Amino acid sequence: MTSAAGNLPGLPRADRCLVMGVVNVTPDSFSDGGRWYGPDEAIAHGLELVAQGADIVDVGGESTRPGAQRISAAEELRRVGPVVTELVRAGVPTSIDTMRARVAEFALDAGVPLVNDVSGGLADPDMPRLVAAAGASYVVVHWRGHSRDMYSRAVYTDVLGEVRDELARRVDAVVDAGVDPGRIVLDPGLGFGKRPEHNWPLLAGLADVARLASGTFPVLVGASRKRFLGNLLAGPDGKPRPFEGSDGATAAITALAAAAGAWCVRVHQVPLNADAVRVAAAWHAAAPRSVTGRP
Ligand code: PMM
Repeated sequence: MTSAAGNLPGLPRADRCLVMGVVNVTPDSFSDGGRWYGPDEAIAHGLELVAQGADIVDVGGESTRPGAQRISAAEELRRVGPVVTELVRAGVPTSIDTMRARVAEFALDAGVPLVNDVSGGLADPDMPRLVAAAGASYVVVHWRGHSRDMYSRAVYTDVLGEVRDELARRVDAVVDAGVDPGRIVLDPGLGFGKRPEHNWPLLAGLADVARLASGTFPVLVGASRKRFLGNLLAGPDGKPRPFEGSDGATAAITALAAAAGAWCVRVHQVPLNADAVRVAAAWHAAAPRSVTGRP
């Protein structure tokens, strides 16, 4: 797995692991819901993330926290429309985090080059055809169902093998729908239908997530502020660490994921992670060939 595999049109060159900063235009997202809820705050936050070193800004209007109920497409569009339009106008490489073709279509028309679909095309069957017709890049995330009951599906005997097989089936389906395989990014979907103990083998096996029978794909990792980090860092009383307290752990995962060749990390807090990817790149560049396996 090399990050160079992921040079995608309209996005920065991937000569190191990229940093995707998150703008959740929601009142109820997992770690930052409500903070950037109005369009002006959300746009200002997106620009701030870029100033802090984000390579891409990911804009989403629907919370996917465990137990979340869905909102209407009209409400989702109302939330993200002005934010996407303004960030693209400002020249920010922007991705749209949506499971809905209608919302993705608006963003693609506005000039967004990347659709980040946490359902991997399963939630809205029109999505892969739309992405294909637009010639856009597509993040295919491993997903087993909507957030309201996602833990009922968190049953695995071999989590890495099952996630790879299910991602491979999604890749075949979206390529059949016309998506260019060279524009597909894979994501193991940390926390989506996965309990804390399922996320670690996926992180440790990132290179295997990238390598499918149909090719090797760039990989996006979304560990930032997720509950499994809070659980790892629980205090002596067993209480999970609050979200903001897991930014150091997120940066550690960023460094390890970048060293393992991840194409991009999706994070809420940019500065620490922008530093971490640069450390990993310098480390990689200085490593003897026998360690990196580079030709
Ligand atoms: N996680 C969330 C939202 N979007 N997109 C991708 N590609 N990968 C993820 O892991 C992911 C995502 C949920 O996180 P948040 O609501 O705390 O931002």
